[in-house]
Amino acid sequence: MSWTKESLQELVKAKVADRLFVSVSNREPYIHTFSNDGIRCSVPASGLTVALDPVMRACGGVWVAWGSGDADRAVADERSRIEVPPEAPQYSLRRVWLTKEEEDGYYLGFSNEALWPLCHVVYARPTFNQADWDIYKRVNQLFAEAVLDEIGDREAFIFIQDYHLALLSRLIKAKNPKVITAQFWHIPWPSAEIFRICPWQEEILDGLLGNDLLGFHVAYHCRNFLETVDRTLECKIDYEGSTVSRGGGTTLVHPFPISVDFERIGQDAAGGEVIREMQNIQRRWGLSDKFVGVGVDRLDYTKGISERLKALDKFFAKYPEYQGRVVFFQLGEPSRIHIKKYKELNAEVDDLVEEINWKYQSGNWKPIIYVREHLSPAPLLAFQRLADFCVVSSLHDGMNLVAKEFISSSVDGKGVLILSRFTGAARELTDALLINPYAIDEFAEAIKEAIEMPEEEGQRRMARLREIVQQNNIYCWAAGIISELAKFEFAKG
Ligand code: ADQ
Repeated sequence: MSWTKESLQELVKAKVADRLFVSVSNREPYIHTFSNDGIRCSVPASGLTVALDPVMRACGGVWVAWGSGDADRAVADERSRIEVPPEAPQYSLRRVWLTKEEEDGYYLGFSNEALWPLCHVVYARPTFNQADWDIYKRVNQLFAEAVLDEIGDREAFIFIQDYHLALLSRLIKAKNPKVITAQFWHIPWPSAEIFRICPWQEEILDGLLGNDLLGFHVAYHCRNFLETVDRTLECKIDYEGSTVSRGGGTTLVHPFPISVDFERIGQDAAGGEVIREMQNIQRRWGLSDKFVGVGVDRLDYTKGISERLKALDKFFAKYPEYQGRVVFFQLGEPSRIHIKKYKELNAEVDDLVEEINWKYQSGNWKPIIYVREHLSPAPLLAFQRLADFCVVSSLHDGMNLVAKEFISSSVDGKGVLILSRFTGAARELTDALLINPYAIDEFAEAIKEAIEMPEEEGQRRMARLREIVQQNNIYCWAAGIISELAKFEFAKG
């Protein structure tokens, strides 16, 4: 039996019972923005929201997050709260307000110019800036105050998300020990050798060890974390039980591979809107006699987009018989555009697309069609359904949800997934064509293999991949964490 939204809701009701359930993340689940037709509420396309929204709906708790929409303040009450989902409220969203300086130092600076490159081993040098670190600490304190204000003197389960809030659990527990906290780290944890260059490594590790439960996507990241702690802090580590004990507290470190809502994606992908989009796309780009490839990414230097384009270049050069017969859609959502490395990446991708198209295009045909925008779910699913192959070529990735979304959308069992070995997803999705994205020749061969794969083999591989994602879906992820969390006992008094 696989987990469903309903069975997860039952679990939450049984385990969380009358305790308050608080989730905390940098990104909020509902964003309000001003538009020409007044205030608009949108749901950011993020696996995190999909995972946590049903949990929050089931237990009616509070979600604390940065209020980043320009109309967020206008709709929040005097305690910075709003009931969501707006059409049928089931839980509260408590917004934390950040100044421009705090956004720069905490979000762009320490989170995304220090921790992000530090944890992804892609040879992008992290920037450790004392001022950013000071602001990161201050913002973690702001989040802690908002959480403490929400809890009051109630017993609460607190579920913290990601690398933006590494210090949060300790800060909360210093003021209110009657809480149980879990934190999920959505990006990889590097080896101790890599992590030790962080000037504040002790504080970060100590902050994370404030949690009762600490989750990573895969066992390998858990092991890296334990070894980093072992080399850095005075503590007792039980490798067998995967726990760290320090200063009277114990943290269980456990893998929980995140996933997607397999059933919902499948239903949407089979729906009329997606089918109409597929027809539109096919007509617009003249795809009826073409092999179609797709890449879907936040435009980030960890996703291996340049390597993918170079592999396509190599493929067309080595196998000219495919010129005019293969179209690759690169769908890219701009991200963190105020950071220099991201600006450089955007320019590099533009140049490569332009160069490759110039080299091979003829008549109406271009090898690469680059759509640099945030797409709504229907066109995104339509591209994925049309694709004969999908390329996920991350240089390093905690999990990678695109791979699982592609599999879930393959309702007709068609399509080959080319997947980087350096994603967390590669540990589960072994029926994909696994590649090393740095090895451009081998990568180009995998593109050829995907296109030429006999239909029967493609269907067989996809069927196995679908079974895995259906079983290990997003509700399974959330249920695993909540079940572990509920085993801890609240402090007395
Ligand atoms: P991300 O690095 O953001 O997540 P990923 O898991 O691939 O990476 O999720 C990206 C999401 O954005 C997907 O849901 C995808 O569909 C969506 N997306 C990408 N391009 C888009 C576009 N052009 N338009 C609309 N939507 C688009 C981090 C970690 C990952 C981990 C997740 C969840 O880096 O390793 O899998 O968190 O834990």
